[in-house]
Amino acid sequence: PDNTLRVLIDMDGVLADFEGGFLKKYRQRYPNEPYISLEERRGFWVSSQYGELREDLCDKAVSIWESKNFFMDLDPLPGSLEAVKEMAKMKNTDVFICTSPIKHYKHCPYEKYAWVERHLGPDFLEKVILTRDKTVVSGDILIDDKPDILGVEPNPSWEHVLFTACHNKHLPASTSQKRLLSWADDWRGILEGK
Ligand code: BVP
Repeated sequence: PDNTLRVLIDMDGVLADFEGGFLKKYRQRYPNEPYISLEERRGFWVSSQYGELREDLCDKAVSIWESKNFFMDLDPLPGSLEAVKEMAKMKNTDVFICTSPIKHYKHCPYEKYAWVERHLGPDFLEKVILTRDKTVVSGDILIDDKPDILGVEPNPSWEHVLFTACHNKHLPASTSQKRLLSWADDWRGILEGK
């Protein structure tokens, strides 16, 4: 019997600070436009909330993450690199980074690989899964900040652990869904519970 636990870890909002990187570059590029502070963020889609603020701000938001070096320049979230490196060294544990690239493919897929190589080392390139549909990827646990992870497979093999982010921290505590509040939270306990 294979007792190896397979953990899938999302990148944006879990390993890399997408929200912080977005807000910094948006304010630099559009200093005279309104913005949404991280405290005021609601809903997974940054573009939707900016579009609700003012119609034209949706395209302005999109222009930020479609720009060269947006994904490359994202800072690692606190404790994320240490946690993933430690997890990957654990016995009976396989770790994969499972991330959805944007459809504007000029920079994003390249920069996601380059980010992993820079921050986690070239051996981790073996562990990168780029997919727009995480439900077809098999695993025991998926650690992801997106509340609803849907795709063609109605019954994914993984259990979704919701990683807390500015946009999801106000959502009511679900009885079924586990949460990881940050990388300082007890991720080892969640793995042991599987
Ligand atoms: O590549 C990221 C950014 C992009 O969606 C992907 C989410 O990947 P996962 O975290 O699910 O792996 N993205 C796109 C938009 C709007 C597009 Br229009 C957005 O508002 N937020 C966002 O993260």
